[in-house]
Amino acid sequence: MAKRFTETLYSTYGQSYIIEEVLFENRTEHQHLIIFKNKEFGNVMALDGIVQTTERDEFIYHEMLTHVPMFAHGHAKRVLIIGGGDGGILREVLRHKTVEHVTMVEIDAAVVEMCKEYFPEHSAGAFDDPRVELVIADGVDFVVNNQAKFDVIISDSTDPEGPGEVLFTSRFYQGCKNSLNENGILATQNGVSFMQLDEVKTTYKRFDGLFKDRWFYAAPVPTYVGGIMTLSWGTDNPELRKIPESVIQQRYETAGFKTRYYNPALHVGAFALPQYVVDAL
Ligand code: AG3
Repeated sequence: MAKRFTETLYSTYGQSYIIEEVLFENRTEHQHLIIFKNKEFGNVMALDGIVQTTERDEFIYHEMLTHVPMFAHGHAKRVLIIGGGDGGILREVLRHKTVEHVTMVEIDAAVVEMCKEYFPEHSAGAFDDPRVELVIADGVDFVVNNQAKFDVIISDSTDPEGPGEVLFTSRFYQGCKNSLNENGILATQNGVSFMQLDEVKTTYKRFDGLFKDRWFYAAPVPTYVGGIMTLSWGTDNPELRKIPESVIQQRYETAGFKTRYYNPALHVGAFALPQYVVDAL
């Protein structure tokens, strides 16, 4: 019988992969980390039994979590990434020539090291870019204590269990809010809405009173099973979510790089949510 990896995110349903080869498996200081090879998805990384990223479909998630806030902002110079140890978000942020400085705060140095080795195309050299400052620390402590301000903050976390749990608290969101410049945008991974609707509701409540505009946008990521991934959106400028496609198109053309999933039509359309999500808010 072929060896399999079965995700443990949901107790009654889930995905499983045939393991061609286990490339790395260990308990880091913070969590259980496994990297294995699968024929369909290439190298796959899971933390505490939950699939975080695969070589094959990572572009969908990383492009959507990055380029929607970045192009909506239009001239982000300073970006903060919380989590994102595999470097996929960092790689996409750095494609924007407006960016002068990126701070990335990841709690688990082992994730960064192992992903550099087994997912070299995720970071594609991004960690060596002179604009990047990598901080190995707790994301909540960082946003609560630091004095610096950012134009875009992206939280690329695990789910709200284990080390990722604190990145879904009001304390974290408040810290992010305080760390944003005027017209700043916070975008976070907020789970698969069909399976994790409570997470969407909770974040919506926690953003209340914090951001004048709070919403979500969608990205279908095959290996985050159960339907669309809901990415949260918080900003004090409600106009940023309503920028017409033609303006986003201009910004996209000026930026001058190619994407594989993201495009200006999808950018605008991603904010249209299924009715069951709208009704839950
Ligand atoms: N961060 C998001 C993982 C989400 C998994 N959750 C789920 N399937 N509900 C991944 C890190 C990628 N850089």
